[in-house]
Amino acid sequence: NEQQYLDLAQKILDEGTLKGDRTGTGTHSLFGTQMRFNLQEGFPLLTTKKVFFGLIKSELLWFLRGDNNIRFLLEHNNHIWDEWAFKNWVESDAYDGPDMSGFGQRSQHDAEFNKAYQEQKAIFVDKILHDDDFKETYGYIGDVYGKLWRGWKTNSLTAGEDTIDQVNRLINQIKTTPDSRRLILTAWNAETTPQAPLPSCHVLSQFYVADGKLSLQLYQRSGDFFLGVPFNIASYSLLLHMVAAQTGYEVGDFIHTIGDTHIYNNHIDQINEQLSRPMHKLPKLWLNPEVKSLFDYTMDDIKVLDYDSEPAIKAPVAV
Ligand code: THF
Repeated sequence: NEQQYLDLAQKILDEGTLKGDRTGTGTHSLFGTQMRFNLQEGFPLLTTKKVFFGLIKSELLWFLRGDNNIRFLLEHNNHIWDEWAFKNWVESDAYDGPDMSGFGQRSQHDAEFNKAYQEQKAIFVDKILHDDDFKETYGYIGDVYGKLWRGWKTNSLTAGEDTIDQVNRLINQIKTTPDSRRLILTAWNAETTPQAPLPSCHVLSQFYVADGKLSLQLYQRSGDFFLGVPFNIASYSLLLHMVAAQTGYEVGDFIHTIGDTHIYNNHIDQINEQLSRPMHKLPKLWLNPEVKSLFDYTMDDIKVLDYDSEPAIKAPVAV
């Protein structure tokens, strides 16, 4: 299972095209890749580096709340979405601190700038946490994930509801029409998503039931293979386990299909370090069997058991 991740990493290094990108960092890139994880063989939280499962849980619970405001993440000490809300703030007319344009790149190459950036980000995080008006104005990351999953805005022609709860509908569909080929969760609204600070990377999920097992295939338009993808594999595998538990199926396969599959040039040493390490046995996932709805899970209801990994490897995030 994990071997597929390592093999694909090696393939990107060997065969990937050198390609520029929005962030100016540069990547090795392959287009159209696929990994398949049989969840019966263990929970695919990579063991060749430590992956922080707490961050994965709080991010998924945030999506499932239909939330797209980063306050909930900050309350869980999760900072993986800070940069995107921060970008809205420093580009707004109300921001009157030091110039933060191009902060993603500059913070990596200019130590003095980085100090000012870290200061401004700390102030921003504190205000999102403690100032309700500020949080309402600057805490949102746009029409992506949670918002689209639970509260897709209908147009005026659609009778009845103002919003569609795709996740609730999906659970009902899996229960009533498991053979359906329309078990779809989409996170791309052609009208609104392109305006988000970071338009959804996980564009489409399809569920599938056969032989008493529930499977899930994700189409991801863009995958940061070293930092993001290990999170994404665990996150969607966790979602699959939770949906399976709530619909009465065993878990089948998580199939991860990625469009632009890239390794940033400033992650090469880190991925090579990871490739040199031994794999450990994959952990097991435990979900509290008392939880009766997909929307009622809390942090304590979800655990990985026997997670034995190599140490974490630090790497800069491209913004
Ligand atoms: N931006 C980039 N450049 N890559 C991404 O994968 C990505 N995401 C989300 C939004 N923007 C992105 C956020 N997901 C980390 C992990 C997942 C992220 C963002 C960042 C990260 O830095 N992980 C560190 C630990 C971080 C910590 O301890 O706070 C790690 O070592 O794994 C695509 O989903």
